Amino acid sequence: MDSAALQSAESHYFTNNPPPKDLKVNITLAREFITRHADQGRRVVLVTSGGTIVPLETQMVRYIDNFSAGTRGATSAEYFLQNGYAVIFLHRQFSLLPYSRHYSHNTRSFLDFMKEGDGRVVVDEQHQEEMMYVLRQYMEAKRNNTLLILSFVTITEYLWDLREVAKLMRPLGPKAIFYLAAAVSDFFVPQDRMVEHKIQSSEEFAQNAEDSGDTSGKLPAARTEGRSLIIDLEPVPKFLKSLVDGWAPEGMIVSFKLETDPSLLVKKATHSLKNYQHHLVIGNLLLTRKWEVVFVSSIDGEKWIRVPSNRRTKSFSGVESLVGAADPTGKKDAGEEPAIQTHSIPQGIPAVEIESLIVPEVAALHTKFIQEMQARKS
Ligand code: 9Z3
Repeated sequence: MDSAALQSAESHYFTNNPPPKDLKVNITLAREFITRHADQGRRVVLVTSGGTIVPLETQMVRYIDNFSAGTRGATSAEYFLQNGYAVIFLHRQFSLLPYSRHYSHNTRSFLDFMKEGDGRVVVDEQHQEEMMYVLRQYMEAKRNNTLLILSFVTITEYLWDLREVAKLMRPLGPKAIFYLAAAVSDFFVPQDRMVEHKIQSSEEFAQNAEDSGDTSGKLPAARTEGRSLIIDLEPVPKFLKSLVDGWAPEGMIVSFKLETDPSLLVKKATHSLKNYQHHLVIGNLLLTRKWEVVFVSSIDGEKWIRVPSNRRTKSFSGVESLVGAADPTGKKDAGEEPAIQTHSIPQGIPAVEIESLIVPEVAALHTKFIQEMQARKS
């Protein structure tokens, strides 16, 4: 798509799909946050996280969603903070949050970490140390005002927030990173083809296309035909190009590529980098994403990051035999510490979160990126 066509797709999208109600509040908060950190010369990262939903009705009862829990985004946000960044955490409402993620969305309730002592609620002995560590980091981020949390629900809300926050980040120049970990819908129902009311399942109550809301004479994208529900989605314009060329021309842009077929991962990540001309694609497979990722960048080429086998979290329904399957060079054990041959993590050795390996690598590439940009200017 050439740049005129892209601009026209962008303006069509944002004209026809209205902004979220909280956009103004988000802009005000983001502007204040960015200005403060820009003045202090700090690096700022926008981390996007969680899935985006696609509503089928304006008064939304039904929607299409995806699997993302927001682990990648929430965990990465913590490591960016640890690496000295200010973080704008743009996440799907109710997905995982930095710090509190340790005690939410678990099989165990957070109440299981508590007990009663002397008529007061206290954290039980077993969890004191870990919770103290998490709490201290959380408090530090709050005290230093280095974490801004914003949320979206639908694909359109996400795109409005991304565009507006990206534009606000322009004064940061190369000190801005966009770390796009959210699992973004590829297909959606445009506002002008969305029915107002709940789609009826019974033929008796089925609405005619004409009286099902303002679809401007167009066939509603989601409708019943006989006893079937037909959902006719349209592609979401590829806004990564708009981000790279228009919204954030000076920032470092890191996108994620998710695949399920190992034979496609590196090809698709490489293709994405070539197509959008941004700075880094981090490829991951659904079933190994917590144990390995591949960096594809113009600076460093292709580089795998892996958690050593004895340090891999097992609390995820991945498939360990697939580790290395997407690596065409087959060097699946390269860079690993000598592995302790065990199927579970030995007592006392904590699992390594892959984000603790990803984020410092990204930060190092960012340092190179900033130096290059400064050299070009001088
Ligand atoms: C990712 O690939 C993320 O790593 C995951 C993280 C969504 C797999 P969880 O939230 O999962 O920890 O459960 N995100 C990007 C996926 C995406 O939508 N990428 C777009 C694409 O592949 C482009 S930016 O086309």
